Amino acid sequence: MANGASKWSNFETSKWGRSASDARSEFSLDMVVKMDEEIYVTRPFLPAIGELIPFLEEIWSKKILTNRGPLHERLRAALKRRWSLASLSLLNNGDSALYAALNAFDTRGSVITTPFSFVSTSHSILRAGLTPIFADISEEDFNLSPNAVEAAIRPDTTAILAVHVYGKPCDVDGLEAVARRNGLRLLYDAAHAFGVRHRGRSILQYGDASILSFHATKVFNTFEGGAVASPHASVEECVDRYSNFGIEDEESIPLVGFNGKLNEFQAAAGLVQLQHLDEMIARRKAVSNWYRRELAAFSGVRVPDVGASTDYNYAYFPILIEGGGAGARDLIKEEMGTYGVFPRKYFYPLISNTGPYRGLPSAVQENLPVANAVAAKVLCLPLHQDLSASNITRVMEVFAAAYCKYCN
Ligand code: T4K
Repeated sequence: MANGASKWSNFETSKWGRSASDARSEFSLDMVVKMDEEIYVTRPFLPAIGELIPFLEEIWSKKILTNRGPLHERLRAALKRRWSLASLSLLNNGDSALYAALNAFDTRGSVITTPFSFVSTSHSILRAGLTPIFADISEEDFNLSPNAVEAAIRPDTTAILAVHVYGKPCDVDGLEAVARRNGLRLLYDAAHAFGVRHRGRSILQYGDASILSFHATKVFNTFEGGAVASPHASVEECVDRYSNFGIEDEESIPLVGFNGKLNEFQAAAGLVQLQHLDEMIARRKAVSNWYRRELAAFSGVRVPDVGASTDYNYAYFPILIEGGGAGARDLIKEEMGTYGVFPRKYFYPLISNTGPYRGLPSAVQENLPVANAVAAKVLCLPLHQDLSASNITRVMEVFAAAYCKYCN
């Protein structure tokens, strides 16, 4: 790839602010020079290695590597304190956390869930021996619509598994009302929502329990990791036991659990990350605000909002490509990739359109019109704490040129 400044290197980003038609006439991919540095949808935050050393020395000296050692307990306590939680169990990943939560609440029969998520959400339902029922999402926040959930309830339904997709809160009041009226458990997949606060309290305070992911691609990472959080004190012991083979004590093993433990190295990574969290979120916010300002010039691009009552974590930057014909989103994504900028189609395909789920009655397109429409248009732009001003400018110039090519 040619290295060097593009024709846009002295480009004033304020030009995008003039009008969509001005922006269109100014861009063409011929004017964008390929560069060496690839820009991914995300990159993990890694602290300086030196910050980990004292924790590693502690592990080495105590020789406690796993089975809920001292660093595990320190991370658990720090997160509980931060979010004023009654229960928090740490797990080896978010997928295990979903599976443990469904089992800890002894859910049976069918579970209503969203098709607009990562496959792990529905896989955990199937793996727990339950039937997923898909309900449609709302156009505003792309989360489960409480009305659609209520309409989907069957006699054997015992729970709702909703997702705060991209970390943006669900209609928590609407879902709570549906759950109460129908005697259902309300579980949240909050894999994207680390650090989010809604109406002055942690998003993890809503529902019966929430699960988190600490995967490398998340706002907070322990390389791999996850958690089940709950405002109810009894949940912690139950999830802890379930994710430690079902062992109660040395001589009592009352249930069939699995090994879902987070180890001491992961806990150390988490303790160090936590010290940087606020700064990471602030940096993500600055990138998001920059994109938002520039994208205002593109009339065919919808940038979803986060409500004023939410302190957001800026986990993702989804946009909907509404200009152009069918397939414009895919063409833009492919074109951007050839210039070394890699946005992602989170979450396409819809889970309901993938192999294990296609045959379910609730998976038919007519049942999920909003989710199908959103999945066909969504594109997540690169968003992480290490994007520089020139990276952001680069993303915007490549996006603008591809948009002009396919959406004019
Ligand atoms: N529920 C929901 C709603 C979820 O979104 C997820 C996971 C889960 C449950 C399950 O949680 P975990 O069991 O994973 O803890 C990623 C992640 O693997 C997955 O954790 C995540 N959601 C999902 C939305 O995205 P991919 O296939 O997009 O990952 P990948 O490897 O293509 O990475 C994307 C980009 O990130 C790469 O292009 C470069 C960068 N990257 C990635 C990794 C793994 C790095 O720079 N370093 C890395 O180590 O799935």
